[in-house]
Amino acid sequence: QINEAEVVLFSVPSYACQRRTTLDNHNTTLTDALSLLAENAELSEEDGRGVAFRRAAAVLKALPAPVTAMSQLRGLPCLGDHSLRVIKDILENEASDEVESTKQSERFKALKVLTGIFGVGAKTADRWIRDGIHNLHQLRESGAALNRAQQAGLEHYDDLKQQVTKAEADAITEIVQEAVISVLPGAQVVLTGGFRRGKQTGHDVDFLITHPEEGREVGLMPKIVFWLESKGFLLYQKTTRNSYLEVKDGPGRPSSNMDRFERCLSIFKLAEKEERAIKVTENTVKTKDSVRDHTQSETDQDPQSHSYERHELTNPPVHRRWRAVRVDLVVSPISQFAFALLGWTGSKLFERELRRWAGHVKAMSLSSHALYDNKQSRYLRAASEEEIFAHLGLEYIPPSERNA
Ligand code: 8DG
Ligand code: MN
Ligand code: MN
Repeated sequence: QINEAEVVLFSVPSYACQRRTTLDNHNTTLTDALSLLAENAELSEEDGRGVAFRRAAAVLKALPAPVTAMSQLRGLPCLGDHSLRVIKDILENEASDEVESTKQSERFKALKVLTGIFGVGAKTADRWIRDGIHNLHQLRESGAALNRAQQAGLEHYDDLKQQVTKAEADAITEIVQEAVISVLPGAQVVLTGGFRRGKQTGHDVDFLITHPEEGREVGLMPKIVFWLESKGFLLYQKTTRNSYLEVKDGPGRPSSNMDRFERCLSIFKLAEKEERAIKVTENTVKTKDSVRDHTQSETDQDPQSHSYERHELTNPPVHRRWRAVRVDLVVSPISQFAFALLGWTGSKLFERELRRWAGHVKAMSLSSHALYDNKQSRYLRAASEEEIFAHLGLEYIPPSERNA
């Protein structure tokens, strides 16, 4: 019998956009398990199930303390039978059989590896798996037709699989800033995505670009791309108009300047930082000196690493001096900037919940371009994220608390 007075009861509002979700997650074991099931559902193109697991994980991310007993979860939103069963298994047995068997399953492993290639989605991966392709080696041998994105993705697979650090994001920010200022003085660059939410690592670096004078951003993306390309910063890029444009009518249709909304999915060639290269040399010198001082240890040294160090002193380092990093660039006219900023800051679930709140609770349509009030039949203008939250009748949630 649990003493009710000693059990911490949690209370959480229904929509993730009503909650303050920091990166400080007290239930990582549970949220990792639910996120894995969400990922598996998404990779199996069962989006409904995927969202259900994402919502359940997001509720646990918002809790102020670790869950220790099922009774604490009473009355919490978004926890369906399936998610509750997984949570119960983990609380009672330290692991969920379903999660463990999913992790081990050949299909899940193959889907993860193949969709881990930039440009490869769940549909393509599924088709390849049905053709007997389960890994990169089999893909390379298969002669499967790859588009330009997938070729680049396969070529830079190891680099792109590695998380981008904040320091690398900052280095790329400097490059993008220089590119933008060079082709359009006065234009502004904002880091969005996970790094704006305060994450220390990410799978890519996201930027939103605008100019304070409406219209000056027209034609900006091709100029930025040309500048970056001419300086050798791009390993791959594909610039597209936002697909939102293709919606010719409907209530979400914004004003005519929509066709200026462009984005560029790219792979940057990021040079190793100068300081880091110098440090490597200093360390090498030190190692060499200490080796000379203690002749005894010279024989203990791995001869190969020793000769490698010696080689590095006289010649340029033999290791590669750059790495590939995924970068997303988006250009927005200033009139839509607040919506674009809110839409590209994430998290993905936070965004989804904002749109669900807008539609279901406020009878409004929210996109990265605009907010439409279905009852008043008009667009609601906003110059800041704060104004958008106010239009939606929500308390303002800063980026660092949108980590749902
Ligand atoms: P990570 O890279 O650190 O792993 O996480 P993230 O920065 O949160 O994820 P992301 O995949 O880079 O996405 C960042 C935001 O961009 C996210 O809120 C969703 C948004 N976003 C896309 N694609 C599109 C799109 O096609 N249209 C719009 N409007 N937003 C998009 O990723
Ligand atoms: Mn990102
Ligand atoms: Mn991105």
